[in-house]
Amino acid sequence: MRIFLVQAAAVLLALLSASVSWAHFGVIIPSDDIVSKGDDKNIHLRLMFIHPFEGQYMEMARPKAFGVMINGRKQDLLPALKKKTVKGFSTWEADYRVKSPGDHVFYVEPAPYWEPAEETFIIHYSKVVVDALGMETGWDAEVGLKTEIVPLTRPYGLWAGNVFQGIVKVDGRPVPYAEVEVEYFNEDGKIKPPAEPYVTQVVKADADGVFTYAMPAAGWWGFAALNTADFRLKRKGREYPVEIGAVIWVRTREMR
Ligand SMILES: [Cu+2]
Repeated sequence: MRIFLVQAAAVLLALLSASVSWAHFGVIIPSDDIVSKGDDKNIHLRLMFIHPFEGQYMEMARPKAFGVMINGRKQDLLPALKKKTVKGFSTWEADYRVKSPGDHVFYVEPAPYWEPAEETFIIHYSKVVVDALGMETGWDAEVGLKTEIVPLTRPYGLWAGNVFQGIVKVDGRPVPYAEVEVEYFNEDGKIKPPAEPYVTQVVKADADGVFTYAMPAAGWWGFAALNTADFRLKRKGREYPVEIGAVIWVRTREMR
């Protein structure tokens, strides 16, 4: 009887969650994506694990790695992280002061997130590029994350309507026909989806792992390429699969 009840509850939960989008995104969003000479040199970064379109938060434990890569050199920024609770969930923040010109690739490797509904762990390796002081070099450099989107489109200075193109890589190698989820950071909830499929856009990479998406509005756009890791993680004595996501955030502006 008890087993039956547990099964019935599981089925009910699955039915209820069928209407909920499961597109979680690792988020790393800076206060500015282009730091010009006259601008404030301080960048405020927000790190979250959310459903960007719907504004639903999830718990984000202290990340395993957080840093910035400038001109091929990495700097650990983990000590700068501060916890901030939003809607009852942990998010993280950091301030970074721009000192040198060149593209700043900020990246985060979160701690594995346990997703009970899917019986899987999730790790979204996320990054964002901030251009600084007029030296537009380094945006296409690979950080060397387990999985990573390597931009083919310069990921800043983009208009709404521009396409974004990138290569999906796992262990440094392109992933043919990788699935990429795309979401708009609908921060104030202004955009209402006419139907469920509008929340998360889905594109697939081609045979060379290259994907393309045209961003229809101004704001921040997240691209998450999802794959299954070649390793498993333990929980309470059992091993579970790990979903690894390569995420990149890019900003578009209205042309006027
Ligand atoms: Cu979620």
